[in-house]
Amino acid sequence: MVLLDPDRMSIPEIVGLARKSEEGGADGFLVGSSLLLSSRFDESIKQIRKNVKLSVIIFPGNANQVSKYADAILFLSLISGRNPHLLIGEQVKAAPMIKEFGLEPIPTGYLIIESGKATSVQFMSDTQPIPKDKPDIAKAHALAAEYLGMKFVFLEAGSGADNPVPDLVVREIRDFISIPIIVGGGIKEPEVAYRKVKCGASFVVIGNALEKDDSIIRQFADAIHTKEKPKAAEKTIKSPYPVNAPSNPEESNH
Ligand code: 1GP
Repeated sequence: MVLLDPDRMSIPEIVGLARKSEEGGADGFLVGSSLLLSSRFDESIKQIRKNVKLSVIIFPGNANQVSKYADAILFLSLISGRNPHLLIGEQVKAAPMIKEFGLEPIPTGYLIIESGKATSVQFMSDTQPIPKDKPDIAKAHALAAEYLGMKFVFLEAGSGADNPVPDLVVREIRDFISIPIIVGGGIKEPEVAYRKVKCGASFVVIGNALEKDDSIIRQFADAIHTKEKPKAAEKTIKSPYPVNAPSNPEESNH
């Protein structure tokens, strides 16, 4: 999934990236921002929708990010935090609008995982991320999301994060819950995306890396659409990429 942030791109740029992503093998689009400064949100979604066939799903930072032009919306609850506004407050504000617009709500448990320096989503949500070396805490949160009836768990390192969600965290959650996992934040290379899928991610979200270089969309798509199925207890990942070792030394302890 390609993250399109209306704050970081003009409408022609966002439409251009959406078209290239579709041609390059993307599966869909997430549109949103943890802090929306521009007034282009609605028009951006309208234009993306007009120019691509893939689904356009809102990835909202708050209840103001609802648009009738989208196909669906991640109905997020930030369950790794204890900020009542993001656990239930914004959802109550957004729900009637979602109904009125006929958007499909996708109930999703949103977990922020520590990733190096503070990210926008951490700051704006006023919450503590789950420590990256405490997979048990992440597992308990993910299971709670499943038991609350959520359809997905989104493991978020934060846009532009120094480090993505560690492989170990993805794998341990995969082995512990039954609902699909979305992983995003700080995934800069196709081989890193490949590893997240091998560890059990059903969807990988890429934003910054494609804004910087849209010529690697196909490589990301090929890496993510690996035919090999992740094995539940797999401990070694045989990567088809030349660099087999984790590119991030912080991830090398698993
Ligand atoms: C952020 O997961 C997304 O919410 C994407 O992050 O921009 O770092 O790829 P990046």
